[in-house]
Amino acid sequence: MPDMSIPPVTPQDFGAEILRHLKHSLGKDESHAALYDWRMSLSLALRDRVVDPWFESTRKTYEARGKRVYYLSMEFLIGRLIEDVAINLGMEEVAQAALAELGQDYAKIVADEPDAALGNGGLGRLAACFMDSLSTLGIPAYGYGIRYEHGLFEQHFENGAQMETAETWLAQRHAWEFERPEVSYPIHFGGHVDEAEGSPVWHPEETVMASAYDTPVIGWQGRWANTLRLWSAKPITAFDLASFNRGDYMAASAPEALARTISRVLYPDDTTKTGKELRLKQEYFFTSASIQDLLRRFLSEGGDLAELADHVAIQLNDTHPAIAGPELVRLLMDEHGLDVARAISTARRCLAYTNHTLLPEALERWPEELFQSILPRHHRIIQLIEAAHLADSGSAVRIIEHGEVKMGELAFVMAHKVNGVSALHSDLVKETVFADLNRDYPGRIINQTNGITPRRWLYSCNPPLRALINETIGTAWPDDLQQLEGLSAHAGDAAFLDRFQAAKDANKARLADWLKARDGVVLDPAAMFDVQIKRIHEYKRQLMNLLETIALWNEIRENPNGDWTPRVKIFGGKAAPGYVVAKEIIHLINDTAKLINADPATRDLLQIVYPENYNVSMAEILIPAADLSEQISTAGKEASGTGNMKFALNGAPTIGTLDGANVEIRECVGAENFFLFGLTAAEVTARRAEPNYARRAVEASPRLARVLKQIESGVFSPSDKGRYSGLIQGLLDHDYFLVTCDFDSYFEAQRRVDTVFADQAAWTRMAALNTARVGWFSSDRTITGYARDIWTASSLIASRSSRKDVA
Ligand code: F58
Repeated sequence: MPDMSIPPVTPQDFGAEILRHLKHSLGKDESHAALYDWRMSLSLALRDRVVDPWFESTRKTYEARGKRVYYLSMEFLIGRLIEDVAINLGMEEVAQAALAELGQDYAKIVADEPDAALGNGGLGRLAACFMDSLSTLGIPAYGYGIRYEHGLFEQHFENGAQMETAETWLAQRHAWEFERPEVSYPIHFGGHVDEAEGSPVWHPEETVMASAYDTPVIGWQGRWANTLRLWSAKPITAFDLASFNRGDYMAASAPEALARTISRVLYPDDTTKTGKELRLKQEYFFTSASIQDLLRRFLSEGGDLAELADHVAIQLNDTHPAIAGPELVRLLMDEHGLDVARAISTARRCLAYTNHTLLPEALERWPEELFQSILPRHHRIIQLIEAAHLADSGSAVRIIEHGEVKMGELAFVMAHKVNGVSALHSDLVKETVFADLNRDYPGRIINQTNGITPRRWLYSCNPPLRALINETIGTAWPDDLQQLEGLSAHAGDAAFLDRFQAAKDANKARLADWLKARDGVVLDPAAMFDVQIKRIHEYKRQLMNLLETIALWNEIRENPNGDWTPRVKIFGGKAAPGYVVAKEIIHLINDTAKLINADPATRDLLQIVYPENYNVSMAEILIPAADLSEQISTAGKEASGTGNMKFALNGAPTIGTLDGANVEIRECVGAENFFLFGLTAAEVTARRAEPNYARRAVEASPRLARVLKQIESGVFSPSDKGRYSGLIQGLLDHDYFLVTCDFDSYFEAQRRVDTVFADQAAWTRMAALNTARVGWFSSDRTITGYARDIWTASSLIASRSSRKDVA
């Protein structure tokens, strides 16, 4: 149903809007316009059409005087926006036709847009999917984050090793944002706290300004638009004229350089703890600006602070914004005169915290000394929060302990709800990291299984499958994804399955063309595309995938006339620059690819492909083209996964462990449509307690022992034979992620995959049932759960069923 708020437009009229921007916004004549000019003009013409629904949503929000959701996240991994906006506005065809009439290629323009890569991986991409769903559902919401000047680094391979260079998405103008120089807040750091008339006063040493940039986020069919507000750091005084006049140009721009450092670069480091001080400043910078901004909005509407929690729900995306608790308490006490108990209880009723990891190294802790030197007032407030928590709950869990400020505990204590991101993960959160706090605050921990937006991750990225679904079950599924279940009835229909397979083949051909054009790599589209794309991490076990690849290579060589299923193993992902082992794994994948891809005996049966610089846009090409989805983490380590959902939705069955949301995906698609292997989370824990478990596993598996020996002896690194001896010894000595123990089970599961894949009809049926049965993993369902169980926030647009009545 087209929405009333978007006036229909013809290609001719839209073309005129594009030309108007070309002339008046870009100052270019058609005859001289470059690709960039066309892209900007198209983006601005689309953005124009978002503005009215955006204003309308804001007007309704003010009128309703209801609750606003504030989603605080260090990361929003957005990707490109042209296609996203065009699709949500129902203007994809109009835009294509308008540009065609102007002699321009829409696809080429779309592909010219740089990815907004303001995130590392799943956590950041989840935030972007949530923004899409909040708008689609018509829940008044703001996303708050940092407008990093440089997004996630660009990855290049030099002789197979990862190299990083700075990403420069803002080198060109960013079409989608509105700068708000009038919206800015001072953010203070350092100094000391003293008492004045019995009240503590913070005398900061350093102040920067947080300045707002707004991007409207339009929902499905343009029915609603929320705001993503990103903060950029600016100096309080732009320029030191006295220094300049003395000829000291460096000193003159020092204040600006210092301030800008804070929003300069996204932290790529998800393991080591470097740049601690700057990271803490970034966290406080965007959190304080966001809390000041939401309080200003609330008070400007005449709100009474006693009712703050009826109007404000603040969701903390991991512990990165956990300073929100003490910051809100500080503002309520120091600026608005609430007593400590009321300030804490008011803040807690507003705040909730999402946990995304059980890995101890990823749960933030700050050295107390550092924390106190940067945030002296907050240090005191945390002591007050801790005292209240210990007294009120009888808990023995401290927030500040052994000279560290523990942000997980802080976030937990200051939240009225804490959630994990899959059923298994939430159980483990209760049993492990927060076992004591769970006992002290029963019922506080709940689950909200992650989801993905079907607009980007099916409708937009998979046009052939979109068309088939529309023809088969109608067009109401993009905001009601469980309708996909209607496809199940066609799983026995050979004509439907042929078309399903044809859609997959078209996507595989698109990937092959793209890779050929980009990297000169030639793929066999008839081979199975077996894909593992995600951050490179030991627990995600890209290494196990590679070991299996080498074992398969050995066996093909030994039996070249065997009944082998041709495969292309596709890897994609970046390693944190300081994560040495992850970088070794990347190097080994590339070294192995070089040798295996050149082997004439196996070349037609096995190929390894690792395109550099994996990002959201690459995922949009790889996922629809995948035959098999690799979700092979050590059970108990992947909090949820969201890539797993994207693959299943696009008709790629999973080979995977019982980890994260794999468990729930398997329940939905049926055990017979999922290739399960490996130890369970409980078995992993038990196995780790056994002596020498890795060496014993290797001794029991001649196949694995042989592969490890090959790598260790330099078969894949002939110019530097010892290159991987440390990696392999590490596996034998302390294989914490149980690559060795799960290897045989994984190898065997891959052979089951081969067998089913060889039966084309059986495979396609399995793929189609995956698509049909994963509608529950829409982020619309996830956000509906948060709104119901955590935020008590409502939609301000008519529900889907009542909209139908209207139609
Ligand atoms: C991911 N975490 C989880 N962290 O690993 C994944 O299972 C889950 O599906 C996803 O969150 C969404 O819930 C994740 O992506 C990061 O990238 C952090 C970035 C900042 C430093 C610590 C890791």
